[in-house]
Amino acid sequence: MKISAAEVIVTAPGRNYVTLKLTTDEGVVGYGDATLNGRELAVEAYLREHVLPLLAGRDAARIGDTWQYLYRGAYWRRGPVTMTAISAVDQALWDIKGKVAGLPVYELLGGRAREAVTVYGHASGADVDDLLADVARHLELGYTAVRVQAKIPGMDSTYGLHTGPNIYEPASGALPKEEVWNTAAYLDFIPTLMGRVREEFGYGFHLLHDVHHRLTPIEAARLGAALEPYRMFWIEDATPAEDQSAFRLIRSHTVTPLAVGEVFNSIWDCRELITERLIDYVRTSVTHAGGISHVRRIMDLADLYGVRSGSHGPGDISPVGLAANLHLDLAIPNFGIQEYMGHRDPAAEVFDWGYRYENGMLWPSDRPGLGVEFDEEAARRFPYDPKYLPVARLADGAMHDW
Ligand code: GCO
Ligand code: MG
Repeated sequence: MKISAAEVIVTAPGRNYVTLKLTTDEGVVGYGDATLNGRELAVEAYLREHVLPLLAGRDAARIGDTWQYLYRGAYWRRGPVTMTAISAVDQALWDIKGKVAGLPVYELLGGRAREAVTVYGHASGADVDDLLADVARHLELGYTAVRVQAKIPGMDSTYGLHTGPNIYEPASGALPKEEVWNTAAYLDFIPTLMGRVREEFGYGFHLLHDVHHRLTPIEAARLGAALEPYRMFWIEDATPAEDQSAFRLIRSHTVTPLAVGEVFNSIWDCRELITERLIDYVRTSVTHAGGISHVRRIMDLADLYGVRSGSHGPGDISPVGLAANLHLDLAIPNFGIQEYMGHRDPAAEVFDWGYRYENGMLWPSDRPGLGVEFDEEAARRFPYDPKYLPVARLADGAMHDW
């Protein structure tokens, strides 16, 4: 069966999503997520101009060979744009393979290793009381793992707060919003915040926190040590993720578990982190790190070293990408946890995602392939809506990591 048509569709039902559609000469359609927040059209153009012309006539069954062709064949390797594009092709080909076999993709990956996928939800608040109410709401909804972010006293804006009904969306505006960052205020507040959460709700659920790349290694080490009494499930992205050796320093000072990887796009970004056991969870997502095929390789390497998965799953990954991640989560032995924050309205007018949330878990659909339907006519009603992620500066005006 050959690939006979390929198309990229950019649509913004609630936020921007980039979707690849591949069709075979026998009329089987596969979808892949190619959404890269704030850089959507770069991936769209890379696919349209440099990838789709190479796909016509290729055997749709040869997922691995097509992956290698796109990766090695570009000569210029890796990078978020290229790897997100390859990822979309990989997902669409797995979708086709599942539909041809009449099986959900997780069956092709070895079958269920667990009944469903444990997820963590996002609690946030404009102050401590507001946050505590949101944690309570998550626990009532059945979440067994909750990420906690709250507005830092003395700072005008803080990463990770819900701005609208329940779903955090950092991209906004025709130009990047500028935020001012204050490390001292942050480091003073976070241990107090986690203490309040444990005091109020106890230790019977997993508590997570995203530092979002803001600290130096020694600051991150100090935060990890200060949080030890609160038995965090993890602290995420404690330092900018490209410096793998930074984690050696953090690790030598704290037993708070460490997670990193949402900005990684290949196995080379996390090789030392895994093989030197510098982290506990690798958070690469199927959408941004070369698809199911490549993330499976990362997870296999991680399994050898006792590192588990904790895949990125914010609102800026489309339902197709999240579904692809869920199939992998269900099948791998070293699954840890999956991030989940739902999809903004009116995404359901365009995507029928099939998976469902129940009791702190996501249950992937058992439809053939990835199990996500895409309504192209509805997609056309929501044209691309340019948005940027914010940037961060220190009080003296110097650029910082957002
Ligand atoms: C997370 C992430 C997101 C990112 C967003 C950027 O842990 O979910 O840090 O909130 O900021 O995906 O596009
Ligand atoms: Mg994060």
